[in-house]
Amino acid sequence: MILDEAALAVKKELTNKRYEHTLRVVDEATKLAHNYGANVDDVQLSAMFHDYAKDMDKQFLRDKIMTSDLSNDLLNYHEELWHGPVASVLVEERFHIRNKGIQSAIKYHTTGKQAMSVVDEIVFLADYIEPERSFPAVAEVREHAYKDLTFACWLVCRNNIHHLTSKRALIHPDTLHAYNDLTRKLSTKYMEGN
Ligand code: DGI
Ligand code: FE
Ligand code: FE
Repeated sequence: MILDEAALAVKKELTNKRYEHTLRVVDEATKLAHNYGANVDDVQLSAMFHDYAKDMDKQFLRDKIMTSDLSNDLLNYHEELWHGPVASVLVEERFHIRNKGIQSAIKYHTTGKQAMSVVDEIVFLADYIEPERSFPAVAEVREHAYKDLTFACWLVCRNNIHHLTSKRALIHPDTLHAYNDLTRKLSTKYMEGN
């Protein structure tokens, strides 16, 4: 699927505000892809579809989780966590995008996961740092975004977990797996002296 077609399909499903956010994420993710030598086509398509299911009816999302191969355990967590996994299923059903790399980046863009690929990490990070985001600690993440992808993603995980614990919210296991995995990667990196 080419990016222009994808943009049209996505625009139909989203509010204007959410669509504009999506375009900023595509833009940021494209720059990150060039910076880190990632597959630009995969990154762009993943970023374009990352919030495809964000404005869909909660009952529809719930039904999709129950009737697809997605883990029903997702239903024990906040509704905010449903749109990525559902979008990863819908892109295959509706647009025949059957690409593990793209589907993974869409599926895990909110939580992250253990052993993220570069495409996963870029979409995860771009969603957090797109220019209109004003999270309290976003400046620090932006400072590192183009220098150290692992560390920048680690900062996103740390900030997310900090935010969630401060609200006494449940933390999805994938959010914790992402944090732990990146923490291990960073400690290995420092041991090697780079
Ligand atoms: O869809 P966006 O608004 O662009 O951004 P997103 O998909 O990254 O985030 C959706 C929300 O999910 C955001 O407010 C943070 C929240 N979130 C991330 N990880 C977890 C979480 N919420 C809970 N309850 N648990 C998590 O592990
Ligand atoms: Fe999202
Ligand atoms: Fe988003």
